[in-house]
Amino acid sequence: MEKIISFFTAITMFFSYLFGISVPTADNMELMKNDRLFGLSALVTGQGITADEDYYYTAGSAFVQKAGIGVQFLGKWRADNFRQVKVNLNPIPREYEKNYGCGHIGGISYADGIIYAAVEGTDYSINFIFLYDADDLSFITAYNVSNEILDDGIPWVAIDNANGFAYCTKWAESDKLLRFNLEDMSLSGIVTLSQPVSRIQGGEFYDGSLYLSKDVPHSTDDVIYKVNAVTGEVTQAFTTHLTSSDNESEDIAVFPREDGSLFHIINYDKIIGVNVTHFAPIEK
Ligand SMILES: [Ca+2]
Ligand SMILES: [Ca+2]
Repeated sequence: MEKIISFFTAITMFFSYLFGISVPTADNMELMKNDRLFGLSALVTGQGITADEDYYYTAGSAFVQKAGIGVQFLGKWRADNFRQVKVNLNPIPREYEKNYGCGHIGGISYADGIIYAAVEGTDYSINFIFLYDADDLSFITAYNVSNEILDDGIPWVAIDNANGFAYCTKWAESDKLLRFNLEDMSLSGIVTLSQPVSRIQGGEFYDGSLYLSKDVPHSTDDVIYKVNAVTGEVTQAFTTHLTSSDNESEDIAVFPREDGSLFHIINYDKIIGVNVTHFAPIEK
């Protein structure tokens, strides 16, 4: 009997997920829209997101178990209806796969017509920031970044375009925020955070602040931090509540839309698909 009940619970969860009965929520945020993506669309979206006036840009990956290889994707979507306008099915040039084992794109960030993407080598000892043309998603160039602190890969990158910097943290717990010069990705400095952070999936600059998306492990309550990248002060901006323990928060885009939404957060269900959830701050 228990098996039958759990079977029907699973079926109900599947259909409620499919038909939008349950969607992610967030404290002090109004849910404006939830875009749900399946199949190839989900694969193109599962890891990274950023935005400009007219579009969202996403990164995703798939692992082909039998072949033992990972496949990476970049996507471009209309901001008003989340329809796909472009996809790059082979964003990592062959030489970077062959020479460095680059097989993972993490968090991404947009500035001045360029998509910046965090790309890891196989053994996490070599890390890159790849640049792509936001117009057609074509590869421009790659910068090798210091692995002095990034000894477990490069999970994300966020661009402070006004001041000409790129930022990231390592994946494991650390109180070090790394700052790179945008023109050549040389290390500009290391900012000590007021509290250590871990499992940061992605970030974005907005209005002078750095917003970071953290996956809290084994929890459906994930966290968005607000960071002062000059002083290193970290505060908790808000908490998101995901629909299932199989879901994991990924990258964030912060961009004001006409409907009032500002925070656009990916969460990835390892079984079914991807939510891109659009939240508007509730004025107090
Ligand atoms: Ca981002
Ligand atoms: Ca979580």
